[in-house]
Amino acid sequence: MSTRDLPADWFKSAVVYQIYPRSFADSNGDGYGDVPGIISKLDYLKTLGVDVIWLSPIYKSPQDDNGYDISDYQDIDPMFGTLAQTEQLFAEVHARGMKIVMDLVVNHSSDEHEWFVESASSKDNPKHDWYIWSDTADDLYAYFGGGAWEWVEARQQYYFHQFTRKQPDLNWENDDVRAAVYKMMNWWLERGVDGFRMDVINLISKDWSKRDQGTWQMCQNGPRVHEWLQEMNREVLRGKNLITVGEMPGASVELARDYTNPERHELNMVFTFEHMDLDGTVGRSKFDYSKMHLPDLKANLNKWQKGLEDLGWNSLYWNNHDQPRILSRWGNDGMHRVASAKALGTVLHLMRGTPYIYQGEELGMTNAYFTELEQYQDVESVNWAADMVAEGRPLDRILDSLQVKGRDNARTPMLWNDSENAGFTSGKPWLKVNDNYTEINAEAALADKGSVFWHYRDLIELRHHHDIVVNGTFDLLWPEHEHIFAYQRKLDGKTLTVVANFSDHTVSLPSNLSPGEVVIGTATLSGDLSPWQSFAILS
Ligand code: ISL
Repeated sequence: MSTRDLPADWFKSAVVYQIYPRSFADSNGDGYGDVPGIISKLDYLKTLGVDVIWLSPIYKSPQDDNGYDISDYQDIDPMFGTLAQTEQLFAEVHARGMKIVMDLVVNHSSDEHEWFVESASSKDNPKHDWYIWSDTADDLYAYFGGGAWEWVEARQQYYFHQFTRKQPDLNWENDDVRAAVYKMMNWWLERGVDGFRMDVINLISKDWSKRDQGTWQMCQNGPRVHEWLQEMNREVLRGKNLITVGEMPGASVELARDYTNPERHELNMVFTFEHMDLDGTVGRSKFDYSKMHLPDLKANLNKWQKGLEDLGWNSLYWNNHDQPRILSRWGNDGMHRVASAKALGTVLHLMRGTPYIYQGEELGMTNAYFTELEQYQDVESVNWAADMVAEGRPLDRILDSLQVKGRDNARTPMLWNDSENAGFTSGKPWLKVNDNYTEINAEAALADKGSVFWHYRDLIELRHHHDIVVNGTFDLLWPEHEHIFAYQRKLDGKTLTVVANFSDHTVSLPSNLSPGEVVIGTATLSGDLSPWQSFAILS
């Protein structure tokens, strides 16, 4: 079924599954996941019950930032397969009644994209203005280390990049750039794509009057971003009932309301970051982490739930390819691994918004706990570690930060079974397979009705079958409680009460709960909750 035939707000009752292709399933033994590998696992995703699959980038790329540096938007990198195989993937996804979302990375391209090669070749070539060029470089910084300006001999000028030097920012002020992006998006839609996840899309409009405040202030939510999203909507998205999500670091509730207000015709939903930043340290690198305080997490999620209750829509996520594994982060990846995975899943999936599951989350996968710097591959981690070594920070402290916050924690290969390399590849995996694969893997999870996998399947079913999960109001219970995360949803005289003990200890319920139908978990109406116990009651 095409998305055109669906109700306009179908994305509200959908659950999205994110695949990080290089780590999902390798069909040819080269150690990297690929498109045929994904095809071979679609029945697994169907069993899980997800509606939409989002693919992290598989386009042609030098892989400086694992594909978020694209050198050809309309071709597939050979490490992942071919365009024909990708079209087959779309068909196979659709044949199973699921939808497919592609990653759209257009704040920047690769420096090896022909647009950039041409732009860099001379000051008077036809694409001379497709990137951001300057005769001088100031001290603006790049997010993955170093400065934001890079010298090009042929032009005798610098180009601007927010991310690595191999990710030059496109000049969205140029009409031809925007037209080329829209044309490319339409080309993918013609091939059957059902929507886009838009990488750092709120960083495309730069406000040069703010350059004294730094790269971040200058680029986030800039003056023309709404205008351009509306233009993109007119040129590409409108009337097709697609699913669109904008990744938006720095978006406030107020801005998110604008980005997702249906009457403004921009996007369906945003990915916000505030809750993910609660274990950081203000003004410092994310690697200088702190402890997350549960009342702060609840207060933040409550603010977003309330702020978008009457207007707009949000995404719900604990994990993606940029975040450490939630179990190791805010759960317990040791003796309470399964219970804490279920508790985290329960509170997330029963909130208002579209839930995203990142590959392996449904198995309760854990952080990698690499013990050597050389095991890390991610450009952000590698660059940060090099800076810290240069500053003289002790190695054990650097490794500790990477173990807790490094992006490679999410990127270790998917655990399929207990055979060598967890069934991910018959070759040498590009990133070390987590040692706990004999215990944690999809085959074992499918065979165990008490597994995290089946719990996630039940949560997805609840969203599909209960309108209250999709459209109910949201009210936090016991906001100041240090250990219990609980809330109520209400719709049409019904109440869904969701309760979870976010601690390794037994905790008493602050007050009695009303009986009702226990729709997930094992309920306790009064008395004690066991460590990481979670449930929902419909009354
Ligand atoms: O991972 C982060 C740094 O710790 C995030 O701040 C990340 O840079 C931000 O979420 C933007 O992410 C997206 O764009 C990046 C890419 O590296 C990420 O993988 C992608 O999700 C540049 O394309």
